[in-house]
Amino acid sequence: MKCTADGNRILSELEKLKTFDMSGPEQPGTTRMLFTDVEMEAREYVKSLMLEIGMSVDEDAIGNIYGTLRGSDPELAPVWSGSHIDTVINAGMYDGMFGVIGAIESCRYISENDIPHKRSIQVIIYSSEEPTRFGMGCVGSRAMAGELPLEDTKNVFDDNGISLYDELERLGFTKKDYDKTVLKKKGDVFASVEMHIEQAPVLEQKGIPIGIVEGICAPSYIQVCIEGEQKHAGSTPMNVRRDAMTGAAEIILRLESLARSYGNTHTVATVGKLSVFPNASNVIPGKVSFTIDIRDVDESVKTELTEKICSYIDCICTMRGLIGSHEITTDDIPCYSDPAISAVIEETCRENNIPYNRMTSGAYHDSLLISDFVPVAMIFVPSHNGISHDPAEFTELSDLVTGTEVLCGTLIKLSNLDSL
Ligand code: HGY
Ligand code: MN
Ligand code: MN
Repeated sequence: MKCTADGNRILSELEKLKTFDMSGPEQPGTTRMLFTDVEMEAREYVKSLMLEIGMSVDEDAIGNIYGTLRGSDPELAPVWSGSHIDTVINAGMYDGMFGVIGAIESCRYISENDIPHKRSIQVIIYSSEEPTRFGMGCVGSRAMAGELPLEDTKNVFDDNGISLYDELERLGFTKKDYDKTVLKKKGDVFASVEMHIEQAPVLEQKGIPIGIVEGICAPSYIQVCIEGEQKHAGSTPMNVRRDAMTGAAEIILRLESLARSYGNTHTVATVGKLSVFPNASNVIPGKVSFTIDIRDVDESVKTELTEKICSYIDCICTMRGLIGSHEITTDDIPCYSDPAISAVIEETCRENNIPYNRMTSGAYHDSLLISDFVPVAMIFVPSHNGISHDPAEFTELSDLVTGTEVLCGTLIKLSNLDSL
């Protein structure tokens, strides 16, 4: 099956999405957080693209968007594709967005060419894959998997103390039946293929345009708070200080050395978000809060590293006379792609003489969470220099086209299968 994708249209749609940006003109890149005005405008834009193709569009009670290209036998469990349109701060224009635009382009090709497909094909735009606003990744897909009951959204807050529930209520989503519209169970969906930029340099270094993802690393997030004694920076001798910042610094460096000690690509740890109180140059910090982000494709290693750093926090705080707290707020399970779906992607590549590389995703994706109820696989396209979560994120137009054409061929095959 040889599909054709319009690269210029894909690019112009990505460029348009990029304009829905809540960061000022002086800020590099794009910032688009869940349920902000610009994200709501971006939602309307992607909905309009799907409506133009003749897809029906719906939204569930946590804001996941479902665009449906109806199949000849709509009673059958649908095939899913899609990704997210929310971003990290100062993001590029491909992370998530390309998976959505590429899936829409695939549906456009199928619809315009009347390609027969028994199963409906649904393009899913998941609410808030990034933890940017609410500190929780994969909000929409997590809710689908039953890991975020509506009641719990009352205890998920942004940095301004607004809860996710407040936002759902403000935007009218609470008028929808949460369990009925959000929750999914095994059998509801036949198969899911998410297309995404690689966000690492492997494909580009190998000169290969397609990645077939075999495993997806999962995150653990640990919220850490270190309390010491706020004092004058000039009149407090070094030997009597209880400095929350230097305690935090020791912990962060220890986290780095622990993660390095495993010596493998997918055991990684980061502290990217930190706040200091009172955050003044001549005051010894009394309180430092930060988030630890640990990843691995091996759950036992992720658990071990998490346990090690938590006990180190306790030890350092005792030694330094600090008060330390740590709460694991996310502890996801790594997942493996469904071999049968990956085989369909592989077959599509082979019949079009497209080289591919089987690989692991260091980043997590909504596919990780929905793998609870649907067999998943992912298609990667190269990221220039492996750059992502940065305005310099870039993928060659030819790679956008190749990825979309492989996705399209895969969706057509899957939507005509009786079983995997
Ligand atoms: O952090 C991640 O892996 C994803 O980009 N949210
Ligand atoms: Mn991301
Ligand atoms: Mn992403």
